[in-house]
Amino acid sequence: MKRAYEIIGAPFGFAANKSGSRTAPDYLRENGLNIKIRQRTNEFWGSDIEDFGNVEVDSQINELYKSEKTLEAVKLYCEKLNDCVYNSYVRGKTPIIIGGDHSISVGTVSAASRYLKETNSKSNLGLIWVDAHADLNNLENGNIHGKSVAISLGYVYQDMFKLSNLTDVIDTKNIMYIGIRDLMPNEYVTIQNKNISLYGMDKIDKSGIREVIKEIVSKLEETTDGIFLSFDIDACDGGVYRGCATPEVGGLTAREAIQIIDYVSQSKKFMGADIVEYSPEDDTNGNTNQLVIKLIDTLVGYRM
Ligand code: 6HN
Ligand code: MN
Ligand code: MN
Ligand code: MN
Repeated sequence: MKRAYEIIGAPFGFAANKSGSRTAPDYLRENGLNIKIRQRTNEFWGSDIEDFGNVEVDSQINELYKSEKTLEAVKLYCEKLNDCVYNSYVRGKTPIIIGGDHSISVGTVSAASRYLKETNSKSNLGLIWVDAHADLNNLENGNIHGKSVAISLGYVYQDMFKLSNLTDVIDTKNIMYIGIRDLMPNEYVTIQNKNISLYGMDKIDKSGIREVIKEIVSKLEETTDGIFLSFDIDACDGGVYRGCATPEVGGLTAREAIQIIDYVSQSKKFMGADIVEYSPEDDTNGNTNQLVIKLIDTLVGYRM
């Protein structure tokens, strides 16, 4: 499908246990993701691609983090990112956001939801969350990148977020988890109680990734107005792809990851994606760098 993609860097890494993902957008631009080269071949592959640049972590956000107000830093950053991604939609683009840690999805998912609300008078966003983790922790303590979905649902930190447009932006019935294999007890309870769709690695083993992703996309195409993809690189096998804060063995192969992205991005309802948690400094063998480039190229339809 012909689209006008816009790459947006989100170099925010304060909400993880390690901050390596902060360097990912610039590192990728210099190591493999040469957008100028991709622009030169647009005519062959059919889609337009532009580099918006980064939504920077400004001095105010840095100060909040230094004075141990990480949650305030996440909120301020995600408000900035929400505006940027929302404006990308207004300009008719399909935004591809490169994190940063997974807390940045609080900004991206809310922006997709905000745009749907504006154009359809209601927001009925479908969210495909590819991750080893559910990021649904509703406890006040712990790393904030493990709570992005909980914040988007309004299940944690309501005092901080309730007046922003970052929370209460998605319905549990429109969330589809893929690749999950490391749940916290409270996350497991929420998934059970709310009956959230979960396609774990066991399901992928049994049915194959093609069946899984077909089923997910056809459900969301029927029941939602737009599909946003949030792809945490730790969904991929942590034994091979070490370049992230929390590698987990036993995850997706490169081909499985590519198939997910290829299939989702061809849906008429596809609204964009974020690719998060890539940490160049933890990528000791360079495998994760190559994988991330391949995933971004698959997203934008670049085939070289
Ligand atoms: N991520 N559930 C674990 C925690 O510490 O809360 C892991 C979270 C990982 C978050 O990878 O985006
Ligand atoms: Mn995650
Ligand atoms: Mn994860
Ligand atoms: Mn773990």
